[in-house]
Amino acid sequence: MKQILNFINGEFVSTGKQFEKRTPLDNSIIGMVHEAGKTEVDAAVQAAHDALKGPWGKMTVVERTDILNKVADEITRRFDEFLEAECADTGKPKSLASHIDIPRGAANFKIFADVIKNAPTEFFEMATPDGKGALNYAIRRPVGVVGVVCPWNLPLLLMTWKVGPALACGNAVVVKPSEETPSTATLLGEVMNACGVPKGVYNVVHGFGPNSAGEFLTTNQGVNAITFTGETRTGEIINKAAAHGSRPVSLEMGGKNPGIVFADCDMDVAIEATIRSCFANCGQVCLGTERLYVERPIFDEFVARLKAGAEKLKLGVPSDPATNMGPLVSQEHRDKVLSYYKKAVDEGATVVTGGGIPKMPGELANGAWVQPTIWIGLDDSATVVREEIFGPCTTVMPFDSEDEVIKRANNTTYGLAASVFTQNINRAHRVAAQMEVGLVWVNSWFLRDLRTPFGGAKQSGIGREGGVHSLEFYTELKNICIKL
Ligand code: NAD
Ligand code: 6OD
Repeated sequence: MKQILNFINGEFVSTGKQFEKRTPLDNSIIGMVHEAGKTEVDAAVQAAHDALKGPWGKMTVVERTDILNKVADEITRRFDEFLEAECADTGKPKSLASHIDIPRGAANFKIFADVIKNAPTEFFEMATPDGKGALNYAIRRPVGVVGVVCPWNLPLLLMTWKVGPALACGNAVVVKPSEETPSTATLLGEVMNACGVPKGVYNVVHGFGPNSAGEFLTTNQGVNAITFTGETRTGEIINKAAAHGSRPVSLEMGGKNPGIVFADCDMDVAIEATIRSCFANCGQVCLGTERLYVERPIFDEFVARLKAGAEKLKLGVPSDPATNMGPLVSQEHRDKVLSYYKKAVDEGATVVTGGGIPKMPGELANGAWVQPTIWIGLDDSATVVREEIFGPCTTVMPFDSEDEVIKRANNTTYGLAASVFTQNINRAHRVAAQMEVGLVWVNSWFLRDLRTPFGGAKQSGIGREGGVHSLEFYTELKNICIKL
């Protein structure tokens, strides 16, 4: 049986307490994960501090970023191992992970190596009463040891999205992957060693949240900053933990993202993007669309075409190139998603397609499969229109005017993303500017330039990462004033 170990101070560390890792494909056990206790978490934080005092802390930006470029190349060289591990942990199709998760896992190291090398800081020349003047300039220094707490939906991508910039800025990290997806973070430990990343710079501790590695890490006062991706409720707990010791946090949290489809859209474009935004990764993308507002004249046609697209999705094993939808991440998550499927019907939804568990052959019948699902006949007060489900499902609702749809789309405590479909350029700008979210796509979805700000408004997040915005979180800016 595969043993999934912690990675502390450059070494793989077993513990006396293990938990099962089951694949959601058929619920079979694929590994035993060694849970880190407080002792291991404390050791990882200490190793990270030691690394900052060692060679890592003394490297030039060029030396450091050369190593990170090697890390990216090594992930690419071991692409198939990362792909296997990610697909086994999550059940996601290889066609998706080979296109999104693993290449982005590598790109996150390269892009932030470039960002830090090219980021200027400020300079101000100042007049003084004696006429001699003073010069002010800012320099960036690492914040120190960064705790990185990760979710399970895009495990390598979302972990390296934090670790890439953190290391590029000269920090050391202790990563707590989701208990559901421990494998690729562990594999990355091998890559770090192979590429000459000094011991203690990258550490991984496995376990759960409360009273386990997550809590031990976020409450450890040796952790200088915490970056988190996951549910809003968890983010609030982490925010409280970070308040003790006044440590900075970056929180990327849940969403209930609207898609707005105007009658003047290019229907082919809107349908293609919406099928992805509702069903990609089995609906387990924080940016996914779980509420669709479609202008009344095209409502019936849109629903019919969305239904046809959903019914064409092929559920299957990751290795089948025809597969474009896997299972949900776990039985537990499926129970949650199915409870929303039931609630939608209880509250009066018409099920356009899906709504239950698909028939899967052989052992796959034990997996966490669920049907892609579309509802109509609900209004904005329905539970499935208000709460984040994180499954392959969406409610489609008609609207009659631009003002009305903007109000309805913004009527939520979340504020992560929105997508707008229209061919009217003025309307595109007007509506996008009024969305109370961190990201708006017009006529597309999940088109990512890693230099752009990423993060959520309202209860979807605190802070922005991406490009130079990541530097704001992973470095301390220090002003130096020289009196001439
Ligand atoms: P989660 O909040 O349940 O878990 C995330 C991580 O936090 C896990 O590693 C978990 O073990 C840890 N954790 C849980 N309780 C903790 C505690 N008390 N202290 C410290 N750590 C704790 O989220 P999830 O179910 O893994 O991921 C799905 C959620 O993540 C969805 O809500 C989704 O919208 C959100 N998400 C947001 C973004 C974004 O960029 N905004 C991206 C991906 C996922
Ligand atoms: O693309 C990214 O950088 C990113 N953070 C995506 C988040 C997806 C959420 O599930």
